Amino acid sequence: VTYELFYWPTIQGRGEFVRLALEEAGTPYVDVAREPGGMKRMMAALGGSGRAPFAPPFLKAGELVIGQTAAILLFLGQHHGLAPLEEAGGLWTHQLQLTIADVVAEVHDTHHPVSSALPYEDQKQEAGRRAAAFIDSRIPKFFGYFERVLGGNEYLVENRLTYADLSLFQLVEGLCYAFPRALARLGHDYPGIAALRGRVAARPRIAAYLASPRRLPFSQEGIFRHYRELDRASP
Ligand SMILES: N[C@@H](CCC(=O)N[C@@H](CS)C(=O)NCC(=O)O)C(=O)O
Repeated sequence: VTYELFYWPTIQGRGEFVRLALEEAGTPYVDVAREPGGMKRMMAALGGSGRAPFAPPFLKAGELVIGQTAAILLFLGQHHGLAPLEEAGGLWTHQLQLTIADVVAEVHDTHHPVSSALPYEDQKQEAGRRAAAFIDSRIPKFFGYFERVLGGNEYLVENRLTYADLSLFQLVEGLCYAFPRALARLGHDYPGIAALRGRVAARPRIAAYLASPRRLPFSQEGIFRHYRELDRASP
């Protein structure tokens, strides 16, 4: 089966966590909304009644339609050797992914703390306070957690690559784009996470993907945005 990924065509966003897993799996997929007529198909699927996903990304695998990034990765992990098959290991990987999703939601709120429907310029003041708190207390708490989970190992789960490692890589890439000053001491403060980032980037399929036109650049439209005024050195 050739998977169909439905996600906004011009940004990495949450779809990127799925793209990375599909690329590492080396399985054929179509990034539907980037194809002619694809946006129309995506919007029609979202507007459908009954079992339609709420928002992109969603994945079509034959008859199956899966929404929610972490659920899509749970599925891909099981089918492509990107997570342990046994229950405890599978759920442990899933809970790591949900924790990464929590961070992603907080990153979004650094530039849109009041409403996604309002432009950044209308919530700059709140964004300033939110971003400062995120840098000062949330990054250290989340990164400290993942560093402890790594515990000196090469990968998060059973010391072999899972989709959670691909997602942690993407989280670090995004945060380095959005908050370069805050992340300046990443290697010093979180050597395990920094090493994992390099290890994932060097995997042949990921390296080929990152160098390809399929990898969209970070931008001011995605979840990870760089506003100079929101970035500051970490404490
Ligand atoms: N929890 C969902 C969030 C999905 C989501 O927020 N998608 C964004 C794009 S990254 C969207 O298009 N949201 C539309 C909306 O919330 O109205 C996930 O992790 O997949």
